[in-house]
Amino acid sequence: MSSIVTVSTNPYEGQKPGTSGLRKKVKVFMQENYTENFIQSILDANKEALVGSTLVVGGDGRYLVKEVVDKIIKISAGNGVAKLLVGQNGILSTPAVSHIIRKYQTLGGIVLTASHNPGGINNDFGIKFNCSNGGPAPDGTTNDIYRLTTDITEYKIVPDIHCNIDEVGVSRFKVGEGEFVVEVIDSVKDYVEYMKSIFDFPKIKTLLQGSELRKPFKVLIDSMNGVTGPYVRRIFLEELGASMGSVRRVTPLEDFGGAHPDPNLTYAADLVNEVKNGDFDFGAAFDGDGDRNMIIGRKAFFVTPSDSLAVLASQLEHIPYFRSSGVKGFARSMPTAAAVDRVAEALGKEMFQVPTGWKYFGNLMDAGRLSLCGEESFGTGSDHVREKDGLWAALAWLSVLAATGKSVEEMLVAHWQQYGRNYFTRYDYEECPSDPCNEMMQELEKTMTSPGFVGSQHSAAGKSYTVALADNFSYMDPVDRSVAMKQGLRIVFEDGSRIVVRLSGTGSSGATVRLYIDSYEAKDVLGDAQQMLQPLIQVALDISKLQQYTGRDAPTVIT
Ligand code: VG1
Ligand code: CO
Repeated sequence: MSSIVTVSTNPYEGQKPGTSGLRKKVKVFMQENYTENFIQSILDANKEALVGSTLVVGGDGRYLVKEVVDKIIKISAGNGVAKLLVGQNGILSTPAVSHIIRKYQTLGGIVLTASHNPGGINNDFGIKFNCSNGGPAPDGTTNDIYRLTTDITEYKIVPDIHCNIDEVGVSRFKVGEGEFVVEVIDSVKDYVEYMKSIFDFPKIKTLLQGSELRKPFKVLIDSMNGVTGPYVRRIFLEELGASMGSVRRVTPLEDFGGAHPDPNLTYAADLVNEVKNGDFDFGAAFDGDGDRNMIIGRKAFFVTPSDSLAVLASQLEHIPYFRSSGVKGFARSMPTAAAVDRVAEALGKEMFQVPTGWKYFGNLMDAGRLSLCGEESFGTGSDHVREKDGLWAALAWLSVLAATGKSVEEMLVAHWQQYGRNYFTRYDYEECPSDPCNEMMQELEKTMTSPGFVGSQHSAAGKSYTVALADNFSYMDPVDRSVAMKQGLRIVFEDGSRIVVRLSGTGSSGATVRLYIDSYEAKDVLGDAQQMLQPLIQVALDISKLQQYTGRDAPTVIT
């Protein structure tokens, strides 16, 4: 029998979850009791339902995941949790955690990831709590967790539980009078079974392997050394019969091989080049924890996430899941371009615009009002889980391509011809000094809310824009009426063009400024986005004085 030990501790400052969990440098999490404090606070925030409960635990395989799983096991045992479902080797993708919470109806789950942030001892780690609906904890819960971290005095732990998480199986421990169970589960099995029930795998297999009517459709799937590796191997190699040459970087590495596991044109440039120079029909990449996706077509034709969402919204009848569950509404985060809004209107579906962060979609899904949603930051997903889902998005695209027989580029061009095109770009200025960035946001908000700003004209490169609306976006959840304030500065012009500026909530040091630009063209749909948006970008840089405040004359990443 093992006994519970109460350890006294002192609060750490700054354990405030951001857009998606608490993300800090690994060395911050390695400080004495830092991680223990946060785990205890997560459990305390769930106090009412904790005793006798089951939780899911897993992460993206980055440095420190296994050590933290071990801490979660010991602290959960100390706090009356009855059972943990732990991914083998600590591996579970973020969408897989969401699915497992829902499938086994657990109290929630703890996800160990800093998502697209680099890993390794000198980089980032993260901890996120997901609730019983499988979704990231809403603001109310993360505020509770944060408050608890500020006055924590002790945590409870069972130090002599030793559990091997490398092998699938059940371990039982006697703790005090009760029993504590750790079940190590296959990291991919439940998720893969679920995907097979959502999509028509034989149809996708025929697409990839070719038939009398059509030559094989060549794909290149890049896991960026992140958590999706084992999922991609099981789905693409074993289930869909693709060859080894169809996948790359499919072994999760603690430091992602030194790569920045963020599927965009800058950090997934390898994949883009390989598809550009090879004869691939389709390329996809996923981030460290498997919830983001990037989709490209032949010759690396790039699909912006905003367009990806809109195209999928218009083609859901090709996916068996939606044929049986029906299509409810659509949603996007505020900075995401409004392409999907036009599809919603054409199909007569409800359309929602929420703040940045997947947690804001959950209530709408739970209320049966939302089927498909996305963010411009390479996030796409549906109500099959409560997280965005990278592999799901790739399979959704392949289903659509199999059914329509079109190429990726043909799909996009046809879509733009029907609906017009929302040109979109995002500029990221990563890890700038914090103080000047905060000052920039304050000054910009002051400018935007000063009398005369609405109605003022701004010109660059021969184009003029008149301000129609300027605000700091706020959102009231239509289901529980909770309000999220100050979610991004937004300037909308009379022709519908838009500038959005916000500070990232996922970085671990300094400030990352995100500038989002979009504008709609009904007819001129085949232009180059950077060129089309150049005047508006110039206006945005002028109004915000971004270069002056950040000291950067160019962004770190352009999407
Ligand atoms: C970023 C994205 C946001 C996304 C969040 C979590 O947040 O902009 O759309 O939901 O990351 O994604 P921020 O606050 O840095 O802009 V992930 O894949 O990092 O969990
Ligand atoms: Co992620």
